[in-house]
Amino acid sequence: MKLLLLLVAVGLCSAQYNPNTRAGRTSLVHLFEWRWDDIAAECERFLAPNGFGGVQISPPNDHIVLSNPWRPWYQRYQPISYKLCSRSGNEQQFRDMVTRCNNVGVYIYVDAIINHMCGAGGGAGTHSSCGGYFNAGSKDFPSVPYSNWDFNDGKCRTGSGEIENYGDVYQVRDCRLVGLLDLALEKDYVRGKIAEFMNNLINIGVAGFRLDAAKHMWPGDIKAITDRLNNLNTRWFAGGSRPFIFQEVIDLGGEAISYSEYLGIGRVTEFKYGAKLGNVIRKWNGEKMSYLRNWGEGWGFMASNRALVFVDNHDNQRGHGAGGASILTFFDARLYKMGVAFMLAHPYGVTRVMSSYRWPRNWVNGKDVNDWIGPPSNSDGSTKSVTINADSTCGNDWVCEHRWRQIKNMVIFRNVVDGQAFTNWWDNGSNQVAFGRGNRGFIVFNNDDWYMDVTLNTGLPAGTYCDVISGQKEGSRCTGKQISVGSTGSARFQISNNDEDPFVAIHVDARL
Ligand code: AAO
Repeated sequence: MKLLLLLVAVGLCSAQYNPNTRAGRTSLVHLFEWRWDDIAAECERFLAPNGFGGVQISPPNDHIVLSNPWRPWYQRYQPISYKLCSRSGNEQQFRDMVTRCNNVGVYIYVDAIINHMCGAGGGAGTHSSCGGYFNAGSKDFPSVPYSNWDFNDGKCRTGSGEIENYGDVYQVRDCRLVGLLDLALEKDYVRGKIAEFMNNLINIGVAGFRLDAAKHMWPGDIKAITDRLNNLNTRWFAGGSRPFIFQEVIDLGGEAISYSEYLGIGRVTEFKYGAKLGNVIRKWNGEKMSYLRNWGEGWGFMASNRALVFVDNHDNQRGHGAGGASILTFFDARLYKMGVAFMLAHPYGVTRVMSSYRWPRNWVNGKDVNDWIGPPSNSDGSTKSVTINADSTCGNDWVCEHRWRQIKNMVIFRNVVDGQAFTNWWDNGSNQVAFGRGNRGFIVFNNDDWYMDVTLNTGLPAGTYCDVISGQKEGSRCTGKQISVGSTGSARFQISNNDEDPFVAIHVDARL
């Protein structure tokens, strides 16, 4: 009996680290600013057939509507209430999306904004996505309801009421992050309102949450909220399944708050991952791909089974939140595909693929002055739908990185090699590297400025394989390069530094 209780307890705790994705599906995709109707369709027509595990969605709840600048994407990071009407759609559309995605085994992860409400300068009126009245000046949010005493201002000890110094843990947790009204999460009432919001989403059928701005909340307060969360809806999930939790904590080192304070609650975003990988792929600061031999914990990252990783996110692709020049994005497509492929081939962490919209990036003195621009929109401010072209790319300025053949096929690669060890590393001491995943898959990169012609041990069974980067297996034919693996497992790889994509990936499901 004691053992049983212990097992149940361990199960309850450890489950918050488990993304709850369907067996054989390993990656999430962030469909940034997509409408619920488009996500539902994408689950059915593309994500499920290609083995995606789930979708991180933009915040689904009532948010401020801003006019200066005009309808920026970040208005959704300024909650007005926990009603489910947002720029992406209304509650009925939200429920329809969750049901349709869940029914095809692609689960929904909500970006939960629970640290704060809108900016203190957000004014008064009904300029919210659900259209209800609020007054930021008097801290009155009747649709929750929250009022003056549900906020932290009394606790914050800076003159401005703002976080002025990230070296002071009290300021970071008790003061306003960029002017956003900071909720008093130690109050039972506030915790109750947030838990009610999250439990409503769980009951509708979501599988987990990204906790926005987790660094700005005391770990004990977050724990008090996550402890109140229901198990997942048994219409789609096994009884006793806990919601997946991953917390946005930016820790590049050198600040008073460490990611490690949050590991008891759930996974944490590993921001070093994209920043360092960008430097390596760009060959900046003397970095080389050969140094990736011990990528992961060997680079000072958190434990793999606690990390949520990504090459870029919605902030740092536009210079917000620890965005640096090294971050790879779709703007540098050739390097980006290499970075994403490396991430998806490597066993470290739970992986999240970014899917963006295009905007006219314009760097002026190290800042993108167009960093605020919202999703492709009609003149009335409504978000444009994601149209699909004949070649399966997206229209209306949706980039759809997740649909790029190289990225989509690497999502499949990760599923095929799931659970296999990191094996058969090879490098030339420079930027030509290769590694395998047990006897299931093998990947080779040439990021040097010269031709590569090597014979390597792949660990794969003998046969002819189709490279899933230059093409893919379609029926019994291969639309890309073919790689022949001999009886000893060795194969010859020839990759020109001028190839459209200077890397090759093969796996056992792409054997001809
Ligand atoms: C908007 C306006 C503001 C206005 C406000 C209220 O832009 O001018 O005052 O409304 O009216 C998003 C946007 C914000 C926007 C906000 C609300 O990015 O521009 O403000 O919505 O609409 C910190 C937090 C992190 C946060 C990040 C942006 O710790 O949680 O800032 N990310 C999340 C979301 C994000 C969202 C919010 C939070 C708010 O993903 O989309 O904001 O809901 C250091 C610290 C980090 C800190 C950054 C801030 O990073 O470590 O914790 O992130 O600074 O830039 C080097 C260092 C690195 C450092 C970095 C700075 O790399 O090594 O540690 O430099 O870039």
